[in-house]
Amino acid sequence: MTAKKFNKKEFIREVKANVKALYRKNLEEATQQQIFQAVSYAVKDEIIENWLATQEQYEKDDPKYVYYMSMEFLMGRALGNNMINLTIYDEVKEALEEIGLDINVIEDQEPDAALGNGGLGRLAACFLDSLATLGYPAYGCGIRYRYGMFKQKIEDGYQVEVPDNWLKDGNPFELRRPEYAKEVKFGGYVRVEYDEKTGRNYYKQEGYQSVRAVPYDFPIVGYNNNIVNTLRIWDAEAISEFQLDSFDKGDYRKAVEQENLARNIVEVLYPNDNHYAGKELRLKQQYFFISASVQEAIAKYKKNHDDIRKFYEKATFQLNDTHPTVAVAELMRILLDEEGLTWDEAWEVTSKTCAYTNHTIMAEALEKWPIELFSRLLPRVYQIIEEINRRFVAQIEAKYPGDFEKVRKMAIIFDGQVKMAHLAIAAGYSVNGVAQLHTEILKHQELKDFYEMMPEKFNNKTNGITQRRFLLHGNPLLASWITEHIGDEWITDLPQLSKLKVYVDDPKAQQEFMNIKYQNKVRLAKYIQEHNGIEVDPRSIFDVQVKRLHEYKRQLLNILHVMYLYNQIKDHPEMDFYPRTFIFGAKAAAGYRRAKLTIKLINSVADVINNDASIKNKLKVVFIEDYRVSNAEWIFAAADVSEQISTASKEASGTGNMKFMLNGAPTLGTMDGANVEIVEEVGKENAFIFGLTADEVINYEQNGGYHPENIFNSDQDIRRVLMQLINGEYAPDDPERFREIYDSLLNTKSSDRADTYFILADFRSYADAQKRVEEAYRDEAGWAKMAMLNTACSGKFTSDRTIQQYVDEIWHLQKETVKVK
Ligand code: T68
Repeated sequence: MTAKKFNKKEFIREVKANVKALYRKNLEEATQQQIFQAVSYAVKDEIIENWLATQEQYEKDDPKYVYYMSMEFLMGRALGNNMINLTIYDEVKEALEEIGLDINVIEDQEPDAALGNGGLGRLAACFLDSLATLGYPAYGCGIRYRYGMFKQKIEDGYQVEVPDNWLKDGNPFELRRPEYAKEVKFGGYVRVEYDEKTGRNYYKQEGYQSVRAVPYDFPIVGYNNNIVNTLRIWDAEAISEFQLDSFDKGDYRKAVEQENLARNIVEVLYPNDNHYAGKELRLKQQYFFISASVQEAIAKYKKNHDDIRKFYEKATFQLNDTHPTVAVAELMRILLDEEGLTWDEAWEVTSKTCAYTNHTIMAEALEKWPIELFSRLLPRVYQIIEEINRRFVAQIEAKYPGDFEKVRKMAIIFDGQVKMAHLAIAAGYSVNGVAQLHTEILKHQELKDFYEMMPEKFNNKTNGITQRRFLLHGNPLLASWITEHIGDEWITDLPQLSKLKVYVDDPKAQQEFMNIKYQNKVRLAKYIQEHNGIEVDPRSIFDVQVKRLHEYKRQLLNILHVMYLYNQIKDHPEMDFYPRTFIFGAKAAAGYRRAKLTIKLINSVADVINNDASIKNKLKVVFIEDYRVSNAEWIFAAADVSEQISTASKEASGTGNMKFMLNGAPTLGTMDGANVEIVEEVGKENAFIFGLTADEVINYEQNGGYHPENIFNSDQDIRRVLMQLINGEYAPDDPERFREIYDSLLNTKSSDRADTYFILADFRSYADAQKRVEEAYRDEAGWAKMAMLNTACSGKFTSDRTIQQYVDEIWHLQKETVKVK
């Protein structure tokens, strides 16, 4: 199991040689970025042998693979993680020190691979890490966006989006694989030909445009086990002249159009999370990477099997939300039109291959494509979906004769739209939610009809996170401390952390634990000073909310509460008040006006509070610019309090909540998503829970009866805070600036229902919970114990456990082992 020995001398020699070969420079002349590249190539060399050996072993064993199909892989940086998983981090660190280099500075040169929005994309990345670490054959399949998630600048308190040109200096870990290129066709029409000999219709797409999908492979290094899996992401290139059909040769206009298509398709990641925008280019992206990935999966299978009807024995497709669901129809198309299977044979294969994960119940996130658009872009695929729908509707009618309501609610095509979730559920053999509460809501509310018809498909897989990145790499001090106390098995067996429980009452251990937290706070304070120019006191309570900005996540509740605290401090300067630093980090979708205004509000409140000398630094507010995976690692390590305050029922799971817990930050949150399970593990007394329950929220939504104006009228503190949104307190130059936010809370005109996310309903109980936080923090030993218990009880939330459940209950894969030669 142990990796081959690291040779320091050899490594240094290689770094120097790489700098020369790549840049014609000596080490002394090279920039830090160039050295980062040189070091990365040296680390890649350590990976390559294992990568080859793994693929060779798989070839020999002929195992079943999971293809994790996802529009997003939010990988973050690769260098540090690869060194960690190769177990050469400390050795490389030493080697670099020897030649006068600081590993942190080198790592900091790497741009994040930000090919994702938030939780869904990061989950995919954690899953790849766990799959490789557990030794399961897997491919990540996705898109090599030229521009990932935008970089966020804050100018005058507003978010400004800057393109993320992450590939500009070259990407040392990727490998272009032109030998696996695939053609992907769009548009045109379908010609049907009857073949007398076989007595079958044959369908041919004609008059189409096409692009060449070229894969780039990224190594996914398992922890200390020699296994290296592959993330295969597709780039689009124009079909070159000599590859054109003779038919199309000389068609200049078409050649130019195809070049444009290729350029546009992979240009940029759509920066919306939990929101469906219905853009044609987005559907092109989906079909582009799915067609290429499905073609490749089939080609791989056919290399050493001849019965395509048993494809599902060697491959399973996990669809990360509905975004890759066109895979269902693409697989059918290939099996029918290219492999010559009958409908029933093709359907059997498809419905034993595809499985679907749902990540949200937010109605605005559901993908529904207009049939006009869909059929124009993917004519043959659309035909196939029509037939899937026809048969599915017949099944519904057979089960519920005369019940047209059922058809209306469940059909795949209805009202001129293709409903991707319905397609995924009808065609898949598994439908899973991402936390217990979420799965229950799916079964009994959102997808009730489907659950009643096919209960056997539904299951829960509570999300998890990889401790290799979010503790071992992100919080090295705590990682070492843990290893000193309970050994290092937690790195691949997180529940071992429960052994820390014997230390939670030990004053020395408490002190050490909190001292590490303090040092991490100092590290973050430095970062904040450097990047935001704000001085924060590492002895204050670091209360942190970092996640995408969305109304349902209620950053607004947090900042309104900060405004309330500020009022209190101003009114009662003598009041006992434990110094608090409220830290925010969040990107808003570029077109999400209200979310962007909330960022401006947070920064405006920060401006006023941070510059008010009279409150003697009791309160600070910081908005960390460009929240992303790399700075997240530091932020989690430094947090005292984890804000998980979504409106109950809205956050499918959350995964940031788990990263905070792992790093010893108690949850201040609602009973939503995986918070419920966090509380189950750590105990209610070691969290700060408040607010409406999911049932209460759903009940209000379905039956009415919620009147935020009554709260506004009867609670003077709340009333005052809301008035400050429109009296210029935080916008003296433009008192109307935050009117929209005020209206959203009180005014029925501005939205279907005032205060859609129950901010006023939960405000008091949130403020009370915050009060409990302050009191608890004053008790040093008590807090240390609570923080340690959070770490000690976080074992369930490793993505290793999640992946093992996917393997046991959905995918049924065999573990592989790889020996180094
Ligand atoms: C998140 N979803 C859930 N969506 O909000 C979160 N959406 O509760 C959960 O923990 C996480 O998934 C993992 O299961 C998202 O992140 C998106 O990013 C997204 C992207 C495109 C379109 C729609």
